[in-house]
Amino acid sequence: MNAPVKPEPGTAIRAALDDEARALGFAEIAVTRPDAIAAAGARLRQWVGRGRHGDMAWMEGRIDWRASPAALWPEARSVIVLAEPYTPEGDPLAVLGQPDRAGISVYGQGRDYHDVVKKRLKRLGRWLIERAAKENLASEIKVFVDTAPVMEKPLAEAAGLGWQGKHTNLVSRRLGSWFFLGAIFTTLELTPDTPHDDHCGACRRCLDICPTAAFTAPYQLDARRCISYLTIELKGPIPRELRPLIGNRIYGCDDCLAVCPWNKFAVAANAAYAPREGAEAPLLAELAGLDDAAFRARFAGSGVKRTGRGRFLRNVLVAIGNSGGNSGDPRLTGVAEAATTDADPLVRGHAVWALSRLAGVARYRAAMHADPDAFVAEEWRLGLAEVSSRSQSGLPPSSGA
Ligand code: B12
Ligand code: SF4
Ligand code: SF4
Repeated sequence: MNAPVKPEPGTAIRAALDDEARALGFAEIAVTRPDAIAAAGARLRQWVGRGRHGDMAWMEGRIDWRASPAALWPEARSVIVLAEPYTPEGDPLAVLGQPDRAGISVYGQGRDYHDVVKKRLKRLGRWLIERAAKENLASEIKVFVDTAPVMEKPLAEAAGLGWQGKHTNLVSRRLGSWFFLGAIFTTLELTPDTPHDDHCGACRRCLDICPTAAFTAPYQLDARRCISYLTIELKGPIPRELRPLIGNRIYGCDDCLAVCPWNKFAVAANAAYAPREGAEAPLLAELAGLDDAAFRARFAGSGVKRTGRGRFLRNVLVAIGNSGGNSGDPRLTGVAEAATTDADPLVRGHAVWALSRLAGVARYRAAMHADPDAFVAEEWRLGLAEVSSRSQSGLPPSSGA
């Protein structure tokens, strides 16, 4: 009789790892090899070469590491990818119909996922090292979530956690589109999983709903047009032609994720991502009144604080500029006017734009004053031209003057 085949240590650890990951609260876990994403690395170089990363200069730095996990850490033998769901309970797009309120994307409403996922990844990593030691295997790990030069989506796709949908994010038949990714690199040889098929088929809902036409083709995004980039990553002024398309989205955007039909399978969010008080549809007027201390206190522990008050208020003022129309709140004209004297030129410039959208020519002219900042002065000039041409053509401002 043949002796029973002893499983490889990596296989035994792999089974226990899956159980431990789920016990810690991860919804999915999958494993791949560090050399599994060569095609993604080549596409990243092309994407950056075309300038589609905008002013995210950190995407250019360490591009060799980003393109190849094997270059980032040559000793790594396996990449463990984990998914953590943040599925919203209600309709995340409902706020878009309330122009006096702000839309904060679902992932910005709860605790900062960088902190939450990283803590959990570290716990799983420590467990893995101890478990391997029991098999007399020495191991090292490194954990990554978002901020390191690692392409998490292609790695997750290679590991079979889902596929990169036409909106470029990872979609899963078991989780839909609402989940964060985290990765653990390890020197251990773990049994890898097999990649997932693409299940987008003929669907193009995510491409068609995008308010700024940010997709240059299915599976390809020009970040420079994406509202998530414009409201979170972009440091300077938001291009004037894109401001009207942003609506009342002040931090990120959920449109392309929210329409994905695979979300009908999405599972409940981890409790850490429950919306914080005041994060769901806050009033624009209230947010515009935040000074630096109030901004930091209100968004402590949330991803929103990463923009800083200046960029945040910039976004709020764009939303105020877009708040006109029949259901708009006429008091927001006064809010925009008051912000034209803010200490931060980024805020002042966008306040001028908002005022030019809401006020009539008389009120706009009365509010005008010299500004030492060239960008703000230019906004006053361009705004006057628009208010005047609207008045000459008999068009009313978007809301009360
Ligand atoms: C930079 C970045 C952004 C940028 C650029 C987004 C992007 N699509 O690249 C901006 C600021 C716009 C952004 C926005 C968002 N982000 Co972001 N972002 C990242 C980050 C840091 C790097 C992504 C990256 O490497 N981009 C570079 C490009 C080249 O990569 P790519 O999209 O994979 O490009 C592929 C396709 O273009 C495809 N491709 C190219 N040509 C072709 C041709 C064909 C025929 C095919 C089939 C494919 C194909 O191949 C490329 C390589 O895989 C990751 C974290 C990380 N470290 O990975 C988070 C990450 C991708 N973001 C995330 C989230 C949640 C968001 C938002 C939903 C947040 C929000 N609500 O506002 C939006 C979604 C916008 C969108 N539709 O992508 C999550 C996504 C989770 C998931 N389930 O996939 C990540 C993984 C963070 C995390 N740890 O959870 N993000
Ligand atoms: S997040 Fe919004 S703006 Fe960005 S690609 Fe998706 S739908 Fe378009
Ligand atoms: S909305 Fe449709 S095309 Fe877009 S990712 Fe989901 S299934 Fe794919």
